[in-house]
Parts: sequence; C-alpha cells; structure tokens
Amino acid sequence: MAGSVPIARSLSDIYTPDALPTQAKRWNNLLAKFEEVYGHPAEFISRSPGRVNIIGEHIDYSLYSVLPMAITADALLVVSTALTPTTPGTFKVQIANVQDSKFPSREFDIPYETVDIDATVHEWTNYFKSGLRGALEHLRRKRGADFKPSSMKILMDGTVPAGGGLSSSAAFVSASALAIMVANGEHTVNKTELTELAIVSERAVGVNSGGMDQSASVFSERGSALFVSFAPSLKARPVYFPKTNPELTFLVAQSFVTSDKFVTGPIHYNLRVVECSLAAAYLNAVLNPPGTQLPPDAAPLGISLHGFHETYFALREHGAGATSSKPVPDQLDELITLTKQTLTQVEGYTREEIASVLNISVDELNARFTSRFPVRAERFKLRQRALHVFSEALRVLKFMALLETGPSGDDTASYNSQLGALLNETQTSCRDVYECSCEEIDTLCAIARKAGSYGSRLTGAGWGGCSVHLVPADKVAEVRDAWDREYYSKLNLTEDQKEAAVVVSRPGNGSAVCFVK
Ligand code: NG1
Ligand code: MG
Repeated sequence: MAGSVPIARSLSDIYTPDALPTQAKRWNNLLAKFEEVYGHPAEFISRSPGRVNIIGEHIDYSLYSVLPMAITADALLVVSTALTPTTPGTFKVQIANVQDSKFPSREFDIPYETVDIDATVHEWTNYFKSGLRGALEHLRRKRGADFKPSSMKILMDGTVPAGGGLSSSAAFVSASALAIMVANGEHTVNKTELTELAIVSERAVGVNSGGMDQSASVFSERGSALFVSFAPSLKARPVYFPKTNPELTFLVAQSFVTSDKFVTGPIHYNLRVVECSLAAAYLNAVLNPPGTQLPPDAAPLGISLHGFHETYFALREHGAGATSSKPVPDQLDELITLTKQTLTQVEGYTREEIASVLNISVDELNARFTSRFPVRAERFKLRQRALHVFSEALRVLKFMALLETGPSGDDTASYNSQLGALLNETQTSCRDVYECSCEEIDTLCAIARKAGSYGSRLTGAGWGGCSVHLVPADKVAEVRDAWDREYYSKLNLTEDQKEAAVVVSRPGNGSAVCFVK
C-alpha cells in the first residue's frame, strides 16, 4: 500500500545488489543467533537505516527543509512474541544485542500504561524504550485505554556507527517503533505516523532533536535522495541526481572523533536548539507588533519551542516584513537582512537581556526555554545562529533548484562545481557561524577538496562524526589515497576501523519489515 512501510519478500527488496552477499550472510547469522539465544525461531525482522545528510544542517528543528538520503548501514530487530508475562498488569521484553559485551542483555516487566525511561543514565536500551513509549501511546489512542501490549523477545544488530553522525539513534528508534507496531498486530504501518512518533519518542533519551533522521530512515527510496519538509506538516519526496559525466558520487568519511549528544548536549546540540528558539522569540518580539505575537508552543511536532517559521508567518501578516506574496528565497533573504539589523550583538546575549526584550522574567525564560533540556551558557549567540539557519535554508533551495534544472548542455563540470560550492559554503557556515564543526572535519574537507572533491562538509550534528564529499567518479581513488596518507595514517586505527573509515554512499531504501517463513 502506498504510504505504508513495505513488507519485503526478499533481501533484494531491501538492499542494493552490491550489498546483497554481505547482508545475506549477516541475516542468516542473525536468525541462527536468535534461535541460539531464545531457543526457537524468530517471527519477523524490522529494519531501519542510518542516513547521510547532503545539505540542510541544523535547520530541521527550525522547520526548514532538508535533503538527506538513507545509507546501507542499518538497525535490525529480530523479534518473536512467544513470551508470557509473569507479573499481572505488565508485559515482558527480553532484549539482546549481537555486540553483547558492549550492549548487555536486559529483561523488563513493563506496566501496560507507562514506559519509564531514565534519561540521566546512558543505557543502550533507552533507544528501544523511547520507540516503545511512542508506539504504545499511538496504539493506545487507536485501540483504547485497556489495550494490552504484546510481550517480545528481541535480538538487535546495528551497523550504523554510534556517535558518527550517520544517525544510529534514529535508525534504532525507528526500527524499534516499527517492531512494536508489528508485534502488536499492525502489519500495515503508515510511514508518516511511524516517522512522527519516532521523532517525538527520540527526545525521551534527552536530545531535543529535529525530524530529519527519522524521516530519512523511514521514507527513503533506493537511488534517490529525499527532500523532507516539516511545515505545515511532514512531507517527503524522492529527488534524483541528474546524470553527469563524470558521474557524481558521495563519499562519506569518518573523522573518528566521537561526539555524543547525550553527554555534550548542554553545550552543543541542545544549546543550539535553545539559541534558535530564543533568536526566533527575540525577532518575533522586536519585529511583530504587540498582540500579534505567537504562543510559545506553536510549532508542529513540538520541534522548536518557538520556530522561525511561525515568526515569519506572523511577520508577513502583521509586521515589518508584511510581504506575503514574496517567494520563499526572497523571504529568507529578507530574514537575513532583518536579523542583521535586529540582532546586532556579535558577542551574544545574556538571559537578562533576552528576558527584558521578551518582557518576561529570567525565571520565566528558563522555565520556557531551558528546563526540559538543560543547557550551559552565559551568552546566547542569537545573531550567528539565526544567520546560519536562514542562509542554510536558502542553500537547500538553491541546491534543489540546481537538481531540478540539471546541467545545461555538456558542461557538467561547471554544474558540478556549483553543487559543490553550496556544500562548501555550508561547511564554512557550520564552522564559523554555527560553530558545530571541529578541526579534524575541517582537515578531512581540505584534503578532499585538494584531491578533487567538488564540495566537502560535515554531515549530521557535527562536533566530530562524519563528513560528506561530492566527488566525481574518476577522482574517488585520489581522494581516498589522500585521506589515507594525510589523515588516517596518523591515527592509531584498527583494521576494522580502516575498513569502515570511508564508504561510497549509494542512496538506499528506508524502513521495511520482513516475516520469517
Ligand atoms: P545526528 O547527531 O547526526 O544524529 C542530529 C539530529 C538531526 C539534525 C542534525 C543536524 C537527532 C536524532 N538528529 O543528527 O535532527 O538536527 O543533527 O542537522 O538528534
Ligand atoms: Mg543521532
């Protein structure tokens, strides 16, 4: 059914041909391991992939559109429901991981009504539990308050590197939510519903994330990138890259700097989300006449406390901008100009300064903006964060326009350079304005550009993790060699790490369910 998560009949429905031999071996091992651990065969496997983001960084939580694509690496949950709960009023979950030394097995008796998640401890099963919580809330709304969830035995295998910017977390949460739906008899799972519940659930682990990763994980289609928009509601559509000569490839290169949002959230990721919300609220307070200002929770999916997008809608209708007929790129240009005029303090703003413009007390500001996801900062760089968001949203639109027009005539080299230049501008903005890059990523980008990459940048949250590079097929070997020589040989990498350091990323399929015959 269109719009629902596909039920795969064979592995070739899920993976690209080049990945099949490795995946077939992995799936057989997994099914055998399930029998070994639980003593009987599994019923089904739920699958959700990681993603690489091509362009549109740190703007999803401000509800601007992004362009990611799914990768082959994924989270698999092998499941059976042949398990009887032992405590009245609860159901049972047994969960094991193929990497059991790193992720030990757990068993939970969970009350029908609530799933407790302790976001203060770093525990691998919290990602499962957050998918569980979201899926059960969804099922309870659908089936009624006396719904009794099914018990489950699970074996998990994740191949997306954790903390590597390829979104292992969203793959795990989406695959978990999907597994829970199927285990409870929902074989037709709506992609939009699954994505929305995965987005909201993942915040239970303590990161105030946007919706790009879950959308990419659920909706992606082989051979295409995915244009995801969040406002006024979640929409995703495949986008194809035009044929060029030489052909374009995306290389994904690990920096091996692990950035864990769970640990660094208060000074990195969650702080950026707060800075964006504060900047939106500040612009709204200054630019929109009193009486037209927005309620603090106006954004869909609860994504942003106070989205730029809504600020702009209010602006268009009542305020300084009042330009409703302008096309979106012009609106963004206008927001850039207004930001430069309004948010003039380069050194940032204190809580007191912001509270006084919003006409609230500092306590109220803290309660409204920094209580659910705590942050640590003396000053909030509202100007820089807003400027990154608007310019990045604009770059996504320019990139899309280039993809839609395609190259003119045979001159694909200059076309490729234009695409690449936008990626390079993103990296500069992430590094200097949003301050979410790191030296190692900057180095990887510089090496790649010198060896023939058209455009190189961080992908995902940043502060480490992965980088993505738009490289013509005939320069791939050169770029790889340069990284080996100038970057990887200087790290103390294991053979496995060397093997996984660089991948040619082919856009893959999104979530799927596969029943075991
Ligand atoms: P990573 O850390 O790469 O999973 C995060 C967010 C995205 C988005 C990007 C930055 C989660 C689940 N994902 O990705 O929503 O904001 O950073 O563009 O936190
Ligand atoms: Mg993540």
